[in-house]
Amino acid sequence: MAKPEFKMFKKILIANRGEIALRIIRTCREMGIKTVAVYSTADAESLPVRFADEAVCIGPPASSESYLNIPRIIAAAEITNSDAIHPGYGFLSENAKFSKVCEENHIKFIGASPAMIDSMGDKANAKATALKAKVPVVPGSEGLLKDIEDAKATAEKIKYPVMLKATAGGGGKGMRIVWNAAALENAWNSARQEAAASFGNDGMYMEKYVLEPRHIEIQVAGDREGKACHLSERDCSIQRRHQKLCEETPSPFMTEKLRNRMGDAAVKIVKAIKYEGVGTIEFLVDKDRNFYFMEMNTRIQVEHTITEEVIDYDLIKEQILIAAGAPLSGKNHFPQQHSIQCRINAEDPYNNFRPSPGKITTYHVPGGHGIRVDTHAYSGYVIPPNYDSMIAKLITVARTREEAITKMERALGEYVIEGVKTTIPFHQQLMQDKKFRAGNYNTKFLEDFHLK
Ligand code: MV4
Repeated sequence: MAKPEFKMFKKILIANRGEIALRIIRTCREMGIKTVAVYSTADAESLPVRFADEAVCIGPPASSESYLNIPRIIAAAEITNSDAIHPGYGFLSENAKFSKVCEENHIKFIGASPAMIDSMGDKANAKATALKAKVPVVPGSEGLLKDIEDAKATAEKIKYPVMLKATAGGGGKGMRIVWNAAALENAWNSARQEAAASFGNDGMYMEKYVLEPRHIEIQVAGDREGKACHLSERDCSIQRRHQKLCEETPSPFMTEKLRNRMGDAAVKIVKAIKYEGVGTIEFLVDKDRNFYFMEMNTRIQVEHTITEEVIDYDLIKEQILIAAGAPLSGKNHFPQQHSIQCRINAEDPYNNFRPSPGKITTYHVPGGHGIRVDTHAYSGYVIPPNYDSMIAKLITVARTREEAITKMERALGEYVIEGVKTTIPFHQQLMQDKKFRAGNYNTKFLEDFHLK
């Protein structure tokens, strides 16, 4: 076989902000690729703007007029002669139209193709794709429900409790648990209304409700030659209102056998859809270690860091290489250490996690062996109220889970952030929690976790 040739990008525009923009700039610098930061007026003083080779202001603070404004971002790419765009996470990272406009303008989108984004963005369709690839899915409707009668019949067949899910959903929107037949019609009507209002698509499907599941996801990668691999799992069960707060790898619930089965299932999907890039296959795992495909993310995720730490692999570099046409070896990767990430948000954990934007007056970052801090914050930095409230990711890596937790407690104690409220006290209590320390948690864990 001929040695695959590929041409590396000369300049990448980063269509994002905050820590992930900085994260991408760092890898680009190591790869000898020039960078362009785009920014809203709220981010004029931000580190990505200072550290990128070039910076272009694309509009006012509102995301709709800056980080979500496709024409302005494309214009910035054109005037700077950028040959690729990295979208980071959130914003336009899973926007099929943006991927398409990049393609039309001959700018490489470092992410999924428009068809892939559409196909995986429709959850009922993604589920059908998984089923076709012989990957287990939660029993339920075959595709979309036609009407309330169809919903009733499906629920009787699979038995209550069931879950109604919006096909355009994710993140819990347009989703209802239905415990019995009497509650079905109201749930059906309200879920459809919510889905129509949120996504402009009221398509619904139904699943058997899985009690107290764990959320375990598999990191995957595929190249244009059809080679694919997995990079093991991340346990993301510590969530509050569908917002992840703490992630770890390996999952304390994982066994070697389960990892191989879930990894093989994830790779089957990547191969079936000829996926090109890095992605994540999300699974629900029940108490008996049955696992079910839930959704696929076609972007780099916030929690990619912990996989990098235990596998010694730069996932942003891999994304760039794959986008440029470099081949993968096709071999799977397994955790060599244990890593935990705590999301440090400017939120008040004692007040319902209410956002706490404003000026950081004092700032001291933890350090030392096994500590990684991905952040765009600095002393004097003003956290704008316009975007999500994550200001840092505190990551520890150690040989064992116990050591990674001990290190996290030490690092949380060293982290000084004054001027705004943060989630640090929440994480300190989480690290002390008996059930957490025993690895005994699932997606319901935070429902009965209360700050002292
Ligand atoms: C489920 C489920 C139980 N059974 N599906 C939540 C977000 C969406 N992506 C899917 N979700 C769930 N789907 C069945 N059939 C429980 C959840 C769920 C959940 C999943 C992952 C992480 C946190 C969660 C919190 C509540 C509910």
